[in-house]
Amino acid sequence: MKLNKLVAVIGMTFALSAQANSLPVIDAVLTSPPLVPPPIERDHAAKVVVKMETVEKVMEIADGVEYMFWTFGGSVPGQFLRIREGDEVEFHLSNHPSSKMPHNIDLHAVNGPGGGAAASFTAPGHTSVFNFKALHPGLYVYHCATAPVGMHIANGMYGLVLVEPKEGLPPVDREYYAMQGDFYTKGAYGEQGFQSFDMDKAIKEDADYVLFNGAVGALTGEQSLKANVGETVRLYMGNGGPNLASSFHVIGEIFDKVSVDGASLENQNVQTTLIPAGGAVAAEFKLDVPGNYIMVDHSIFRAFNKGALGMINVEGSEDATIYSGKVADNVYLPEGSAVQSIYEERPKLVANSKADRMLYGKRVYEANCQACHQADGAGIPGAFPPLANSDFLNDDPTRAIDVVVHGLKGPIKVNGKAFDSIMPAMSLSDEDTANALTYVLNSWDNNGTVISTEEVAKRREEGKTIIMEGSAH
Ligand code: HEC
Ligand SMILES: [Cu+2]
Repeated sequence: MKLNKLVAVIGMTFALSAQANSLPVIDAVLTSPPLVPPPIERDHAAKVVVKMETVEKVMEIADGVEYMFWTFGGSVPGQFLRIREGDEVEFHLSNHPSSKMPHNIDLHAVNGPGGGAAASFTAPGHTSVFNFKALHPGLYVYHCATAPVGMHIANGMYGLVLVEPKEGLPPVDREYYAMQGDFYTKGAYGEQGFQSFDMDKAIKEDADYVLFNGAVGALTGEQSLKANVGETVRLYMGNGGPNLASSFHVIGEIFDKVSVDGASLENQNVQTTLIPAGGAVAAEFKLDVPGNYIMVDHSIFRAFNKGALGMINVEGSEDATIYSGKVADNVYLPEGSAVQSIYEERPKLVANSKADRMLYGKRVYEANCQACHQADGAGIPGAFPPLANSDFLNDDPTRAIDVVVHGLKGPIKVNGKAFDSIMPAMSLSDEDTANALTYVLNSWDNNGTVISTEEVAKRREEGKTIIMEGSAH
C-alpha cells in the first residue's frame, strides 16, 4: 500500500516534469460577469495556469428571494477564462472547505474523456490539477458534471472559456460576458424568502426563472451594460441551461456578426440567434443611435414574466436619419364616416359604479398593462416600475392619467428605486383609461382614488407627454 502510494507520487512528479517544456508560464486572468479579460497580445503559445474555486453561497435570485447557488468563483455564471489556440493549460480546481458537495469541471474546449470531469473531481477542501491543450479555437461552455449533473448546472455551475484563434480576434470597443440559465424553485416566481431547488419542476423543464447572469435585474438599471453611439460591442453570450434553449435577441439592434454556435462560421445581419443549452455565441453589433436596448430571450414570456431581460444603455447623439422617434401623432379617420358610425353603434361597456370600473378596469389592465407592470403590480426590477403601493402614482393620480394617455420618459424614482425608460402612450378610450387607473389605484395598497371618464377627456385635451429632466431619449 505504502509502496503503491510512493510509486504514484513518483509517477506524478515525472509526469509533471516530462510535461515541462520551453513554453513561458503565465497566470490566467479570470473575470466575473459581465467583464471579459483583455484580448491576448501574444503571438505564441504559453503554459497558462488557471486557479478556479468552487463556492456554494446564498445570493438573491430576485428582490427579496434567496437561493443557494453553487458557483465557479462566486458568481453566476462563473469566471471567464481567455486563452489562445495552442496554449497548454494547467487547471487547478479547488473546492472551498465550506462546500457540502464535491464538484468538478467539464470544459467543452477540452479534447479528452469527460472534458476534464473525472480528472477534476474534487471533494470539499481539496484541489485537483489536470492539464489540457487548447486545440480548437472558439467560445466554449464549461460546467460542473458531478452527479446529479442537472442539479449542479441548475444551481449555477457554468461559465465560458474563449480560445482565441492564433491570428487573434478583430478589435472592438467593448466586450461583455453574460449567460442565460433556467432556475427551478419550490415557490413560484417572486415568492419571497429562501427558495430551495425543485427537482420535479427541473425534470418537467417547468422553469420559474429564466435569467441572464443568475438574477432578475442582474443586467438592468444601474447594472445595465454601457456603450456609446458609434462603438462596436462584442457580447460573449452563453447558455448554461440546464434545459432551455435561448432565442437571443436585442430589441432595436441587428447583430452585424455572429459566430454561429461560437464556432468559426460567421453569420451576418442576424436578428435573433439560437443559443442551445451548453452552447454560446459571440455577437458583434455597432450602436448607431442612443437609448436603452433590451436583451431578451425572444421566447418572450420568459423575458417579461421569468426575468430573461437585460439592458444596454447607449449614450451619444441622435441621428434622425437612422431613427427619428415619433414625428407625428395624427387623428386617423378612415375614408367615409360609415366605418365610424358602425363603431359608434357598437354597444359599449360604460361603468356606472366604482364596482363596474374595478371589473372593467381589471380586464383593461390584464390586456394592456400587465405584460410590463405584472399581474400583481410589482413591475420588474430595473425595467418596469411597480404600480403596487407606488409613491409616484399615489402622489399625483392626475399625472398618472397623463402617463397613460400621453406617455412618460426619462429618469423617475418609484419607492426609492430608479427607472429610466419609456412608457409609450396607450391607445385606450377615455372610458378604458379611467377604468384601468381606477382598478390600479384601488388595488395593492394604493390610495383608492376613483378616476372619471371626464377627467381623462380633460387630460387628453390639456396634458402632454411627460418628459422627466435628464431624459437621454
Ligand atoms: C411596454 C411596457 C409598459 C406598458 C404596456 C405599460 N407601462 Fe406603465 N410604465 C412603463 C415604464 C417603462 C414606465 C417608467 C417610464 C420611465 O422610466 O420614465 C412606466 C411608468 C408607469 C407609471 C408611473 C410610475 C409608477 O410606477 O407609478 C404608471 C402610473 C404607469 N406606468 C401605469 C401604466 C398603466 C395603467 C398601464 C396600462 C394602461 C401601463 N402603465 C402600461 C412601461 C409600461
Ligand atoms: Cu458541482
